[in-house]
Amino acid sequence: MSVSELFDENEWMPAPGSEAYTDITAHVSRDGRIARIAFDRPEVRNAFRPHTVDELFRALDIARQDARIGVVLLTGNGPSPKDGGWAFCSGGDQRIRGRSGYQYTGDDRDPSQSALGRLHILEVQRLIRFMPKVVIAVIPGWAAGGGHSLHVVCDLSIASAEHGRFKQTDADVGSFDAGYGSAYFARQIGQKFAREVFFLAEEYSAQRAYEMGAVNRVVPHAELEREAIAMARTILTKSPTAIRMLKFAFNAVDDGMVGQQVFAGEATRLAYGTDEAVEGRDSFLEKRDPDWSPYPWHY
Ligand code: S0N
Repeated sequence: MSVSELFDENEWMPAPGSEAYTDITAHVSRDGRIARIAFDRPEVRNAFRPHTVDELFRALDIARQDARIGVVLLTGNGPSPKDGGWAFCSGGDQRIRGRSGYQYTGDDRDPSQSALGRLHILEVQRLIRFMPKVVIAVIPGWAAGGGHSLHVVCDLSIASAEHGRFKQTDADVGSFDAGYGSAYFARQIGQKFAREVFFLAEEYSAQRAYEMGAVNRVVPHAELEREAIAMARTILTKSPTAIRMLKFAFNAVDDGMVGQQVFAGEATRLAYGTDEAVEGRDSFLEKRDPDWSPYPWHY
């Protein structure tokens, strides 16, 4: 059985280790260059529990470390077997929210951790933010609460015209993403719209989200994944170094010293490739003074 009605089996093969996942699915395109990672709890609008977040982090990190992969599609499988509803993600599973975060429950319970609440979806947000690949939110239905925040932190968003729905429910349920989910969202669409989305917690169609500047493209539902793959394939025609440096440049202005660190790390990696840096290393290893004479003070 297909993992989702929008899933094209001709495009994908299972990602390494994905057989073990229960709450997500993970696939790699047949040429190995695109990852498709999907929430797989459609009966609860793809809400995440701690175990879901553990799997999501693992799958994203595997994609991050695969040097062939340049683009990650993050989506939600569907429709719901209960009522046919579609979702990208509806945020934290409210049934297992405790006083110190979300609890491990049932078959995913780790006895050593079961009493500890988690809010480690923020670690996933940072992984998406700092991975040197383009992450596209592919939104077939609801993006609500922490699911809304996840689409905000993705580099690009593409939504289903018919079923794409946006709602920031945090303040309805006594919750607040005071980081990327809100403050960075305001950078994206402006303070007035962002405050409206959070303070009123109304429902927005994909078209309205597009008009506010919250999503890049709205496409017919049946075309959603095909269009997302086409976007990914266009990105894959570009220079990986240029895309990486651009992503970190876009981030740096909002990420403070950490943004500078990430951008500077990539600059250092580029510098290592120069003869000048090689001379610095070799002079140390050969116990001699470096000869910088071939390298000009650029102006
Ligand atoms: C998504 C909504 C709007 C969809 O409405 P719709 O289509 O009418 O469907 P429903 O009948 O409501 O739902 C179908 C079934 O799915 C269950 N369900 C839906 N969402 C959840 C959920 N989040 N948790 C548990 N179950 C869920 C419904 O209960 C229903 O089940 P049955 O059939 O058994 O009745 C609508 O469903 C909705 O509003 N959902 C809740 C959205 C929400 O409030 N999410 C939580 C927000 N908070 C977070 O996500 C916290 C995590 C986070 O990212 C964070 C991180 C750091 C700091 C702060 C935060 C933060 O945001 O708090």
